[in-house]
Amino acid sequence: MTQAMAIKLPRLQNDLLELFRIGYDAESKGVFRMGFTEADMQARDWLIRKFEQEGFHARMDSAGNIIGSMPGQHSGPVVAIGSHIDSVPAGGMFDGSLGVLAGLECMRTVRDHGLHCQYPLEVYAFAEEEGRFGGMMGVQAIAGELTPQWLETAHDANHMLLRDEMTRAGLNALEALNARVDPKHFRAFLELHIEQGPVLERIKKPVGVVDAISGVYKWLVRLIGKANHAGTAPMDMRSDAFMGLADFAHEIPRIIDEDGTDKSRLTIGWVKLKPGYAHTVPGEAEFTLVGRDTDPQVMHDLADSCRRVLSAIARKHNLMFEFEQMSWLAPQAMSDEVIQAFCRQAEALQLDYEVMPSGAGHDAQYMAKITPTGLIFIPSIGGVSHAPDEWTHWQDVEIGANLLLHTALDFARQ
Ligand code: HGY
Ligand code: MN
Ligand code: MN
Ligand code: MN
Repeated sequence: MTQAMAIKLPRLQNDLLELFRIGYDAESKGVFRMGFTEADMQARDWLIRKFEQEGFHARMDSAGNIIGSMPGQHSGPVVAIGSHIDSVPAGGMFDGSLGVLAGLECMRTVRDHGLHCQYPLEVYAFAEEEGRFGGMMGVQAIAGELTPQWLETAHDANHMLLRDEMTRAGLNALEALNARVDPKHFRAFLELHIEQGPVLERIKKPVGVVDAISGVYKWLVRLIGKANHAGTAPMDMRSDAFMGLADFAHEIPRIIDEDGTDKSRLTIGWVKLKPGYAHTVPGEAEFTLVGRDTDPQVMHDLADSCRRVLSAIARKHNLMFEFEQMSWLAPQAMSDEVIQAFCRQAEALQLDYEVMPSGAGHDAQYMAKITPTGLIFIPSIGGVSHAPDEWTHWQDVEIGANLLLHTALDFARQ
């Protein structure tokens, strides 16, 4: 009977469009729901009400994760589905939200068919996945990876403290330590996400089954020189922090060439110059540096190389250099058992699929530390994501959500 089961795409479309309105900015046409901001907390409240309207229980844990649940014949272990609903600034409609709302649609479909699974289903909207304070904070809380020191001192690029933002959101940062869940609570964790890259569209396959997720580290770097008059300070007598930053940016391709692989990424996404005035030589350049690779050793090699190049550039430009490591999220292989389950269900649904790595980080990389975990992709048009024009064809959304449904049932009936 379950083979005939299928999600109802219009319900999922409606939820995605409704959620996209929370934190939507008409000028950029993107969404602004960064971790623990007003819009993010409004979205969490919306999600709890959505679960309850559909007859499911929902709660927020002490780390800000939202958990919707549907009982099974046995009290556990649960089959968990999830992703995140916080966004990057000017984000798109699908990143994270797809995996959470497809999970809700799976629960509705099971309910509509009167199916009483052996094991309960739970749907997670993990907190602060996108890295405002380092990334994947909510799922790390569940996996028991957070420390009191980090919770006390974590801050964003504008030096706003996580603990203050959580207080404003009605949460107590240190209590996030109590959000840890005993791994025995879970049977498996499944995540559906847009690919956010060009591969599936290029090879014309509707589904990617992820075998490994790239690691990602985030540094807040400061180059400190000397503010000075832009007219009187001779070019050879400056300690210009921006020129040091520009020099470093110019070195990135060589660093990847010498110490990285084709999976390596180095990105400077945020820069602040001080005092930031046209007639003043920048005395300070503060910027984020995000490095990635699927191989943990390569991640370390990239970081070492960046450190060496930055100190050489600081000497050359007569600057001071310091950096703070805001996060180091290690690469993580997905579980064979879940990879096989996704592949088996894709074949049963006669779907073409590609087993592939993920260049982006995902909540699944922490759930994989505590329970059998898998991640599937559907194509991103033009490979675009983390931008308002992030888009995916609706028939691919339907394919991904149905594959998620049947794989979750595969685990929930065992
Ligand atoms: O940036 C990432 O890897 C993910 O979107 N958080
Ligand atoms: Mn995401
Ligand atoms: Mn993202
Ligand atoms: Mn600091």
